[in-house]
Amino acid sequence: MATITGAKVIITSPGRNFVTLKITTSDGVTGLGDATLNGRELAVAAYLRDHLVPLLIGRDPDRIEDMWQYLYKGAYWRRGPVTMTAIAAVDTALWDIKGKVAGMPVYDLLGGRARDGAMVYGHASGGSVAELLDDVARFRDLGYRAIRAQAAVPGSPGSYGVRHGAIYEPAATALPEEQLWSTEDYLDFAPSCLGQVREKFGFDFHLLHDVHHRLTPTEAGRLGRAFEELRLFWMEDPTPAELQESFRQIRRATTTPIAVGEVFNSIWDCQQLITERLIDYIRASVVHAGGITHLRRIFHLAELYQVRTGSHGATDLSPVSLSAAVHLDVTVPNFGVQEYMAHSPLTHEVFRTGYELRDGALYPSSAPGLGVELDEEAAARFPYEPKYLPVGRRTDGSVHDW
Ligand code: GCO
Ligand code: MG
Repeated sequence: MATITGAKVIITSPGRNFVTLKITTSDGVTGLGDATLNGRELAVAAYLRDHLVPLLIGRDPDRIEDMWQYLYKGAYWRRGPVTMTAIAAVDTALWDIKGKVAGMPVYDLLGGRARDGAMVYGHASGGSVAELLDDVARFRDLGYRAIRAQAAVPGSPGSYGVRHGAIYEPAATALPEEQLWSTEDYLDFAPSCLGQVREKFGFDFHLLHDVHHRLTPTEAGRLGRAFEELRLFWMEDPTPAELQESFRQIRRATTTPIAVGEVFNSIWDCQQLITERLIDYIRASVVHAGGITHLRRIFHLAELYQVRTGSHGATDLSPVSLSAAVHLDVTVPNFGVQEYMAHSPLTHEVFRTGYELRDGALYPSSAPGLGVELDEEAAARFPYEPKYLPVGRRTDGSVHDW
């Protein structure tokens, strides 16, 4: 029997921070798992180093489900982003190892492909509607079939999702930036902004929009109704999802499809949303929802209720995560869409990936395992840099959901 002989936590910042776990077995096989939690990276790194690595050494890398149960139930303190991201890193690395040992890509371990590639959505944005329209045109020219559209709300410098420069990185400052937000201005602006996108480009592509947890259920219902004639693919995170009941009210108000779950860590966070069909898309990810083993469980539950998948895939999820996501996406029957923000060339100096973007879809590598390599020498050239996500404030100065 092979055993786990090493587990190393690699922190690197090639353009942005990433935490990666590299597990090595007595047969000399290595596997990678993403452990990046944007703005709280070092908490997961410490959890891994101080509490999980000592438990891994000497264990059987083949027993993935048992390892998951051991780390989850064995902690006694369940769930939470730090714990679940750390467990995800171990789980993902073990799937990578199992694939390499079997000589199979992870999608074959998961039962084989239900489709060749996973349709992705790209992020079009602009400081004004005119800039957004140019950006939508760019994504259409690149062959994207699904496009998320966000624009700066006039008078609200804290609008979510607007790119400054080549890549959107909201965790940009060494201490949190405080951004001003006006719900009233946003609600007046968003329907006409997305309306102009449909007016210019028509309906032959999927249009998505992220509200980023900023509304009440009443406001979200009103916005969803205003979006109905624009036939969105989804309206994402209309309200903070801690209160799962609020989605009942949104549902009663509108038929605009709802997506939620990028901040979820476990199946318990989405159980009510899925089983009551209060959402249409579940956005949980490999890295923040307990790895391939647990996300697959969430996706299977969702399938029973005709809820489709739409995993989070911002650049703070590393190429290891993205690769794992694409392997899982191509296997599940209820796949919807995969978020994709291309990583920077600097990030790819550290992470060598095998997935390919063609015609608006990502195709997984057929190499054994996940098909991602981490160049440790390159990683060492980019030390950790403290970076925080912004904090939102209403125009009266009080804190709002960012
Ligand atoms: C998305 C997300 C991200 C998050 C980011 C936080 O839909 O892609 O909302 O942009 O804000 O991942 O770290
Ligand atoms: Mg989002």
